Amino acid sequence: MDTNKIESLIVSLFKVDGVKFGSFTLKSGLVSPVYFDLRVIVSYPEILKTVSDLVGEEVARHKAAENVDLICGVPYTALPVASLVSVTQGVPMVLKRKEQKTYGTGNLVEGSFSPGDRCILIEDVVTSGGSVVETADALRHIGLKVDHAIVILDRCQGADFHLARNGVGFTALIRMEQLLNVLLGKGLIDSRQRDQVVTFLAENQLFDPAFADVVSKKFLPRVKCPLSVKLVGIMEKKSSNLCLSVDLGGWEEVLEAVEAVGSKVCMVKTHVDTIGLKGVKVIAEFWGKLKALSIKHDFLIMEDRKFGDIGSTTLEQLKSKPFEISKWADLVTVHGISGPGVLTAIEKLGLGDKFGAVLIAEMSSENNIPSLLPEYKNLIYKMAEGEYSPLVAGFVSQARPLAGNSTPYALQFTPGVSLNSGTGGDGLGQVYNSVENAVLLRGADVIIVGRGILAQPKAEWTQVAEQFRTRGWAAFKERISSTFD
Ligand code: S5P
Repeated sequence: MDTNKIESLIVSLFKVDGVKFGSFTLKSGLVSPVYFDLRVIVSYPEILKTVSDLVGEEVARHKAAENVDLICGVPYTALPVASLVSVTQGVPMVLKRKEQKTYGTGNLVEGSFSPGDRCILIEDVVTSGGSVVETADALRHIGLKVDHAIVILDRCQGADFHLARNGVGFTALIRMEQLLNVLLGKGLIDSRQRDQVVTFLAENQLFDPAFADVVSKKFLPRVKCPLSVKLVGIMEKKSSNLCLSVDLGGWEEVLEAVEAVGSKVCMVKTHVDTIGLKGVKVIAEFWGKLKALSIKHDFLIMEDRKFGDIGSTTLEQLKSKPFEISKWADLVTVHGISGPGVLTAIEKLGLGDKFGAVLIAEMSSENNIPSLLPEYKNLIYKMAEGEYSPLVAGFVSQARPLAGNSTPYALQFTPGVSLNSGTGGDGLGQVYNSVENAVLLRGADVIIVGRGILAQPKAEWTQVAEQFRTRGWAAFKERISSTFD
């Protein structure tokens, strides 16, 4: 890469406010001393040309090595760059939508391609690399090969680690350190500003490689259900073990809450029959939108219908209109009271590792029957082992089973969680525990929170969810590190 061109690009970006120094609250809530807004480059044709020439040179290298068939810009900022590169390098482009259309062809990816085509991604700025991975996943889903991304600027907060784990190599035109050195060298920032950014980066690495090592080498090998493995991947990526229980009266409000809190959670749990959905069309519109939000924010959906009938009835309930739960949920809660037939029903759906069950082992409410019958609980825990373990993501419970180290590890989903340290109730039997109690003492992997977030004023939903996320994740890391090390 031409260092002079890169240096003058850094200076140009600084001059047009594509790079700013000060105090900026990021989408994640973090306060950063530096901010990048590369959207501005569309207003400066010379800068846009320099950027696309530099990205184009990288694409040309891949073209010469015959390992690129297509390129795809990560929406939206990189789209004009990708278009220019496509034209100048003669490499066709595909367009990935941010949200899936719910009308017409419903395509998430537009353009012509063949399965197995190799597609290089183009992105403006990476922090965690989450959008790149999300785009890579969507393209892989339709049969494309994605193993490389070209990025204009790397904030150096862990995207290299995250992308590598997800099978995406990457080239960054500009890395943070180089940017700081060039701007300092030209006298455009002072050393205090540089040091502030260096400290911020040291304190705000998004991935902890030591923890990731424990997860990939010791924790995940014991997890037998592919959907759980996927969920743990999302948890790590988003540093979140929070599931939002989106129990609100109206479906529009449900979507509003999911939009507000989606970036903080690894899962959203619904009670689809309680949110005022009327008619098959409205229901399909609702789940189409919920599904689109799950792709946008990267979370799984669990419908908390607590199926409990014999297998054949459960199978019909899962498939039938109006709710057609098996079409849109990743997981459903089920009681084991009727025996393993309920799991056979899920197997019969034929959705493979796209759909699974979470068994209700015990409830959070006062004097719930399983908590009075330890033998019942143990039988349910046993159902998550053996032949059904790939289908069972885990159990809803207030405690882990006593089990040896050789058994498969089923995730524990624990509701009845609040921010307060004392326990309390809702007057209808619900019992609450603090986040730390639920995770550290009771063994929760995922905390399920409804009213702890949604009973707050709307304007506070995101920020309260952030408190649950940080506390839940810190406790989860602590427990997993000590249990599996
Ligand atoms: O034992 C249980 C199992 C579940 S799934 N106790 C529960 O409270 N739940 C669900 O978790 C319950 O149906 C509700 O949707 C959520 C808890 O909501 P909160 O508002 O009390 O946090």
